[in-house]
Amino acid sequence: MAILFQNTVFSGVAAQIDQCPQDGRPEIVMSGRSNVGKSSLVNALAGQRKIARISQTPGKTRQIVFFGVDQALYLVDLPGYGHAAVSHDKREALAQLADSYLTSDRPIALILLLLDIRIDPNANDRQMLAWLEQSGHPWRIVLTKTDKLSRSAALARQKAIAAALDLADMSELVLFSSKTKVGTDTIRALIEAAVSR
Ligand SMILES: Nc1nc2c(ncn2[C@@H]2O[C@H](COP(=O)(O)OP(=O)(O)OP(=O)(O)O)[C@@H](O)[C@H]2O)c(=O)[nH]1
Ligand SMILES: [Mg+2]
Repeated sequence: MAILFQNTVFSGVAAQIDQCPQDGRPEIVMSGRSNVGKSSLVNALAGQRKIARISQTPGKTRQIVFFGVDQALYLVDLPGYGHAAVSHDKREALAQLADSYLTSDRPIALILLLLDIRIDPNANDRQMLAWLEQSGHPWRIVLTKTDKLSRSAALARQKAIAAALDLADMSELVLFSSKTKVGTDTIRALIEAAVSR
């Protein structure tokens, strides 16, 4: 099935797991630290500037947000982990919401783990990756904000992050920028393959 990404619509939010859509469409999940660029990736995939809300303030996305694409799948914008600007209790609640989503029996087709290309993965990122590796879900790492580096510096960081995470194949880490849109078509192709499986 060809997914054209020409018709992306806001489909609703879930503050609790039982508020997620019930129609069984495959879900493509954006996960990663707060402020890494999850909502910006949704906008790039949708080809719309602000269907998903982004902000200078970490902790913008405080619920699970669903976007329907071509009536074939959902892009799922998860709350980010580790918001420094969010109270401890709220941070715990958001982490629990994301965890309950990931460990429930949602029809997850692909999980994208976003990492800022300039920042070394932290304990939360490593924990997420370890979970992904044993989850049985297809996953990919997306390195965001590559526009902040030169091409050669970006490639060096791609290699360094792959090594730091013990990933043998550094081409598994997709270079992306919501500013230049580099990597968008690669990620769309990954999504299309994931929902066609
Ligand atoms: N230069 C540049 N800035 C980016 C890129 N992606 C995101 N940003 C900026 O980073 C900030 C955070 O982006 P968001 O998309 O809101 O990040 P998020 O992961 O959804 O954050 P939470 O909702 O808090 O978890 C915003 O100021 C964006 O404009 C990128 O590829 N390049
Ligand atoms: Mg967000």
